[in-house]
Amino acid sequence: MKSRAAVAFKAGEPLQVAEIDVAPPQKHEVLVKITHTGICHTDAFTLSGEDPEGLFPVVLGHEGAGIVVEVGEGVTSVKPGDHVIPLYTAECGQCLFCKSGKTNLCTAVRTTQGKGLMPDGTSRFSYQGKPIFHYMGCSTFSEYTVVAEVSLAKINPLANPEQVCLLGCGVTTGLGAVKNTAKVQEGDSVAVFGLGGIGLAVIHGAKLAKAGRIIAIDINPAKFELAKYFGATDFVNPADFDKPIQQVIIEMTQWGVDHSFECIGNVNVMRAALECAHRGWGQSVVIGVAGAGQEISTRPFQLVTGRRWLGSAFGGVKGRSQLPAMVEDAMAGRIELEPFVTHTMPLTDINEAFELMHAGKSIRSVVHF
Ligand code: NAD
Ligand code: AHE
Ligand code: ZN
Repeated sequence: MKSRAAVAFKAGEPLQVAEIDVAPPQKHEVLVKITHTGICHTDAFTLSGEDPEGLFPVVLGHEGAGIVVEVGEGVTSVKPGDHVIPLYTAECGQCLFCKSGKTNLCTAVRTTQGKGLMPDGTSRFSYQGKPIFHYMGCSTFSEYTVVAEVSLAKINPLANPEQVCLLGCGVTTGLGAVKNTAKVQEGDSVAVFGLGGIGLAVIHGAKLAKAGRIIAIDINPAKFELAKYFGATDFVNPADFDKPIQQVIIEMTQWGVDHSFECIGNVNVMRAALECAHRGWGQSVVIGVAGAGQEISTRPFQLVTGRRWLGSAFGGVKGRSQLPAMVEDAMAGRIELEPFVTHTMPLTDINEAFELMHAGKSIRSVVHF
């Protein structure tokens, strides 16, 4: 079938809206009509060419919501008409990782997903007869996409797709990192580096966890207003200081914070976030995705003296079993999504969403088809 899609033909170039061909879903695959998709910084990161897994031409997008159109052979968990959120972290329930009870990092489709292909090693997308790669198992920048059955969360059909698409990545990642990875407790102090969709969701989660002090840090002070709305208590612009930002945070808190979160993808800030964690027990969660070849470093003494360095993918959330309840939480107002959606636009204007992100003017742009 034909589908309108925003195709990334080359790294570093704007997306091109084109009509692509989408092949039918194969065994254990599902054809989904995407109605809405958010744009996450990871899409921009891959488009920039900095992602070691980045392949071109590709249909990017991994923060979507849609409706099942057709199912392939053997699909039992969804049927045409079901409302779904595609998952870049699948949940098969069968693999070593799913069964461990320790992680959400299912391996069922991860190898082929990283190669931009469906689990059988081929692509369902083509343009003028040439194959186009899939992205993160989702490719939500196409009106019609094919995903593995294990990569779909079935959600309440009454949920607002313009908002719950953000549970496909950004908001779930931030909320989950607080709850599942850091396990923030009442009264704990928190520092959040980077106040985009992820950082604001961390603040939202920290407030829900009844954290005490929540320090919001960004080089763009325009981000502080929403950070305050979500519950941040202190606001720090590193540009206002001529000393390392970890020193600033330690001076504000005496010994550092109980939890810090890096929501930027900057390895120098990852170090600062670790080093502003409390002596003896402070922990720092890396959420940001850093470019190819970059590495983190610190003095081992920072760990010897009790700080812990953690990381979080999709907030540790198991998509098929846990995302439907988060959608219910959003519908009931326990999770707020509306303030994250700062811009909406049709597919034809998708490049504007990337421009707004790079200019620091948006939190989430949501594209509708
Ligand atoms: P974003 O671009 O919307 O927000 C990033 C924020 O960081 C901006 O407000 C920017 O002003 C701020 N910033 C940049 N440099 C800074 C610095 N030196 N000090 C302080 N603030 C600085 O991005 P986003 O969509 O919120 O994503 C954030 C990061 O999280 C990206 O690296 C993205 O790839 C990653 N991510 C990871 C996961 C995961 O599962 N681990 C999920 C989603 C996104
Ligand atoms: N492709 C990159 C890694 C990118 C990465 O870390 N992705 C996060 C999700 S970012 C969502 O916006 C993730 O979940 N990682 C775990 C996984 O299995 O991909 C690289 O460095 O190769
Ligand atoms: Zn994302």
